[in-house]
Amino acid sequence: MTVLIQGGTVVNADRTFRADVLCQDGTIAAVGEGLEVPQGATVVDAGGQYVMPGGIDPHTHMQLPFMGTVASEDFYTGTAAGLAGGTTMIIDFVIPSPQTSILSAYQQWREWAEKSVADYSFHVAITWWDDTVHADMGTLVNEYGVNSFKHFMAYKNAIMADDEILVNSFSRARELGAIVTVHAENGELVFRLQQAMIDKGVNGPEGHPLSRPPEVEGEAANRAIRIAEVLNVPLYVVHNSCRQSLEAITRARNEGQRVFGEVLAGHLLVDDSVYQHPDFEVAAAHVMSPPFRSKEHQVALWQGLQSGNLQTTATDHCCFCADQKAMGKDDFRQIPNGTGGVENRLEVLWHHGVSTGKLTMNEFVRVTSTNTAQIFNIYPRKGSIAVGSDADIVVWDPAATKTISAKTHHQNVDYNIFEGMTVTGCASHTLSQGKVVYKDGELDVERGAGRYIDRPAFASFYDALNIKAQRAEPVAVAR
Ligand code: URQ
Ligand code: ZN
Ligand code: ZN
Repeated sequence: MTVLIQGGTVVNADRTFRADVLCQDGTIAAVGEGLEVPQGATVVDAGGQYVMPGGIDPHTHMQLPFMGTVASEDFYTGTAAGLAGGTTMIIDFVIPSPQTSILSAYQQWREWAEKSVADYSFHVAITWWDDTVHADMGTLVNEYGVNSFKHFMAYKNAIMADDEILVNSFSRARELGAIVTVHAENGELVFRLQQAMIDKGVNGPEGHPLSRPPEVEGEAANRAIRIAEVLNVPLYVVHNSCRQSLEAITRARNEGQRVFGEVLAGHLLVDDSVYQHPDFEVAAAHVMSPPFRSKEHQVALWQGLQSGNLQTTATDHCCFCADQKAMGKDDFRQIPNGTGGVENRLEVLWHHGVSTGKLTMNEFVRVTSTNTAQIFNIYPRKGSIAVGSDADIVVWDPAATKTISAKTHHQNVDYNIFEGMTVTGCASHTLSQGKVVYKDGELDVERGAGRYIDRPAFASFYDALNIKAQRAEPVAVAR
């Protein structure tokens, strides 16, 4: 399949320039002005549009078994929805039940993901610990291309990782040259505050944010950061929702610690007023953790992106329909946690980020694609418009306008947290592996075309060079 994207302006994380892009056999074969049209090639007219690396969403949960049900979006519908919004790769999560083999869980998720229509990879969650987990982490890194391990510090009596698990797993990840990631909420405090809400008779969705205040997230973020500091392992904090966790990350980064922060499109744009909605269905549709916060936190999170203290954006796409959310009708603790967004991340960030001047187009590419590719070690295969890179490309029409709605989205869920939002700027074409899979509102995808993407470990390189992660010594200031 040969496709020539003609007349566009290429936007990479580092620069913007006029160029045609030739895609052949799934990769980018040429980038330059006035390229010849090869015999039989498909031509995409990108005049007046931007040609950018396809979005990479580092945080999704397709068909996740969770809280007594299964997320409504599966790997087929979810990756297709992503392509409709310009996201060409997801990094999802293998979440083993405690006391079960993490290798078997990995195999199960690999099976589920075979129906994907776009490329995917997996973080693997460490939800318990013994010698087999220690050994299996090594197998996953050395044989299965896993270089990131997730830890849920929330969800007590389910998948919560206590400090013993964190310390064991962080140490093992360091040995293996992997990065560790955390869902940072203090699960003990959440458990206690949830009970307090129920005891007070607050059992509706409004109890959800009240039982997970920002301080609960700030404590866990800081604790994970300090443990990673002592064990000298790189840390990635997922879905930062508040000023408190951002402050913890900023302090660590200012002191030279290798810490990265992710923010969800939802946390940047949806506030906690949703939990006051009189209709249970609307309030419950927004129950996710950490919860949506007050507007002051959104200001801080945008500043975090602008300052570079937050490096990636994601969606935590984990969908549950109204009938599933109703499991918590009488007790908010039973409402399956999760919301969608994989289709809308790029367009809402463009409209509220680039068009408002908060982010340059290059920063937009950095936080929607390139930083994720670099942090998880798949750059420049992913995250760049360059010869040799995968031809995962979004052709972006800055003048196109759309109104987001569950009535028209491709996501397999009956609610959209951006419902009614009108955005200017969206994907006109998406290419996956050099094939036009989305064009002017129509998907043309192939079930199973998505590939599992190996992500190599890191520290083997540094160890080989015997480089210890040095932090700058405090500079003596002349009095
Ligand atoms: O915690 C997560 O990231 C998963 C279980 C999705 N649900 C959520 O509320 N964020
Ligand atoms: Zn989480
Ligand atoms: Zn998640």
